[in-house]
Order: sequence, then C-alpha cells, then structure tokens
Amino acid sequence: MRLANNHEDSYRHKSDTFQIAEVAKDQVAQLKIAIVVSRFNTDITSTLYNATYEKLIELGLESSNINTTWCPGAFEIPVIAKSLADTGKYDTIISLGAVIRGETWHFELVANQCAVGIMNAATATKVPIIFGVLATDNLQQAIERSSKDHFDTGSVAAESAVEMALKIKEITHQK
Ligand code: INI
Repeated sequence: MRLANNHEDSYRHKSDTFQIAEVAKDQVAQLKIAIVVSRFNTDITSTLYNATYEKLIELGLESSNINTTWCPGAFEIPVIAKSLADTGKYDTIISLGAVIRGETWHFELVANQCAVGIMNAATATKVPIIFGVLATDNLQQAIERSSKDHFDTGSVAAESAVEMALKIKEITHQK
C-alpha cells in the first residue's frame, strides 16, 4: 500500500491521491465499514455521504459490507458511532456531519462535543472513527468543503477509513 500523504500544508491536494497496492485489494474487499451521517444541514451531509459511499465502492468495498445509519444532528453522532463500534462488526466507522456557525453558542457546543465524543468512542473501542464532520463559519465554506470540486471531505473520509482499517489489521495481525 502506498499512501502519498506528506502534506506541505494542512490541505490534501488533488494530486495527493490514496492508492492501494494490488496485494491490499482483496483485503479491502473483506472490510466492513459503517457510516453514521447526520440529517442537520442535509444538503451538505447528503453530498458528503454520496461522495463517501462512491469512494468506498471505488476502493473495492462490497456494498453489502457498508452499513449506513442516519441520525438527527452532529450532537447525536458519537453515541451512534460508539454503539456501532461496540458491536465489533466493523473495521472502521465513518462519521459525517455539518455544523455551521450561527449567532449563539450552540455551534461551539455541538461541534466540540461531537469531536470529543467521537475521539472518546474511538479510543475506548480501538475502532477508528473517521472525522468527516465539517465545522464551518458559513454555508459557503460547508459547500466548498463537501464539494467534489473542492475539498471533497466525503472522499477523503472514505480513503482515511480504508487506510485506518488496513493499518489496524496490520498492527493487530488480524488479516
Ligand atoms: N446539528 C448539526 O449537525 N449541525 C448544526 O449546525 C447544528 N446547529 O447549528 O444547531 C446542529 N444542531 C442540532 C444538534 O446536533 C442536535 O441534533 C440537537 O440539539 C438535538 O439533540
């Protein structure tokens, strides 16, 4: 497996593509991945979801090995992600959401607790939980971060999920 991910800046460049060696492709076909996606700001989260799903299929996942759970908002993502991780059925969980800044504190509370909850669930279960939850100042930024022509966060989340699933298997020698 070759991963070109030495960034000169904090953004993933278009040319910085994820590649899986032939030898890893049959391993990818065995992976089981769960996606938890929130409905709040659903235009954005649906875009993230479609990109994630398409990229997983492109990378070699079987559609029958992809489980999708929708939830109300980003605040609810951690409990769903933890519940999915606790089943022991999935190699990686992908979380997708969109938190857009408003005029109150609500943004901070939802965005921060979502991030902390996801990290706590991942470290507690040792199942990687990919953080595909956008936290942006406005709708335009969320559109750019989710769009396939810009940051394409959904595809990046899918690539990160496959990379992490293979890596954890390698570390724990469970091929
Ligand atoms: N949920 C989001 O996913 N994004 C948001 O931008 C957002 N804002 O701004 O309020 C949001 N709120 C809902 C929250 O996630 C919970 O679903 C709700 O509070 C019920 O627990």
